[in-house]
Amino acid sequence: MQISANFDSGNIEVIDASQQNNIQLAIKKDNQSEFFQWFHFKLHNTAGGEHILHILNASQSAYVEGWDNYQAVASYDRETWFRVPTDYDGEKLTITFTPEYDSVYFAYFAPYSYERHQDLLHNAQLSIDCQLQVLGQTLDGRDISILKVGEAGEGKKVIWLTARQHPGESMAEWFMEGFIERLLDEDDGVARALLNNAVFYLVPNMNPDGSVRGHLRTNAIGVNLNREWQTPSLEKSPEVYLVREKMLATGVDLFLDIHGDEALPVNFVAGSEGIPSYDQRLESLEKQFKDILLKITPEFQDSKGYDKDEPGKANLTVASCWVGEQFNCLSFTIEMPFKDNELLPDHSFGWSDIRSSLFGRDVLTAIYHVVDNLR
Ligand code: GEM
Ligand code: ZN
Repeated sequence: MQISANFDSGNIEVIDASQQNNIQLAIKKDNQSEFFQWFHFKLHNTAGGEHILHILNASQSAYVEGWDNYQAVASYDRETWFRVPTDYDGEKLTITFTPEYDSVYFAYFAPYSYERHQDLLHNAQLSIDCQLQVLGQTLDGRDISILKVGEAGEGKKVIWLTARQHPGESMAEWFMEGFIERLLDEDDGVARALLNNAVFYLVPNMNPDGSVRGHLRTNAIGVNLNREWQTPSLEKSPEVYLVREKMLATGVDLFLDIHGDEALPVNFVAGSEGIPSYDQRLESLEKQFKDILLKITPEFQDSKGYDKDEPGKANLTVASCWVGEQFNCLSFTIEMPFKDNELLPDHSFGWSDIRSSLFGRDVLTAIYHVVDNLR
């Protein structure tokens, strides 16, 4: 039996794999960081039968509450990722599984590969409405790519989406795949009407280095990009620095920053109620957006979420807070679960790549319903 993680977004350390009913593993920390929780590895099984895999350092991971009622995902073909029996005893996370085929992958959530990221960008550029722009390079030398969809113009709103600042939150890029596919669909009336009223700047992956490295939360040098928005630098956070410069050039009328949440088994948003400029206009816009999204899909809810920021106490190093304040615009962090949507549980797949993509399509409809009110 062999276990490996030497591939795109791979992360596992093998402590002892000599006994298939007591395989001892550990998740590696992000480079130059204390954060870890993302795992993705392959088991090549030789003898068949039940395998018991223990992730021994689960209790020191970034968000231990993420392991409660959590089920790992597995795949034979790297396309379909299904949930497998998983238990957390407060110390180690244990996966118990009997493979049906020779080789099986395990991961924290359905991975979104760098190759698929390149396919997403280069398929999108084929659309007459879409420009693929490269703002610069990351610290590992990868492109910082954005898609401009539609044309700016008098009276047109400027809408920005960023995703996967936290690379282990791969559901964020699945969300963007669904969002982009619908926005570029020439037969889709919502998309076509939106492009008459708005231009979109989309960053499907803010952190390609961290994604490929198998990080949970940081870039190549252990920097949490979602704490860099007030004073980014080319030396530490070129991903944020270059996207933020582009935002300052284009302006922003609506911003959505797409994330995943380890603990809460729901989809939710975090708003900008704590920014200094928060007022009745922004409060009303936030309510409009949430009310319409509640009507569009039962996959969204607004009862559970992060604690609200006190007035004026928002952390302006966080993307949605800094952008909301800088541009006095509607600005949300959108969170999807690593576990499942407890309101519509799927015991075979949990929250998934497909549901993330469909949620991205639904958010486009919500934007359609608020776009005229953004200013
Ligand atoms: C969170 S977002 C932080 C809270 N945001 C707002 N607007 N109150 C983070 O970066 O800690 C997103 C995440 O980690 O997924
Ligand atoms: Zn995040």
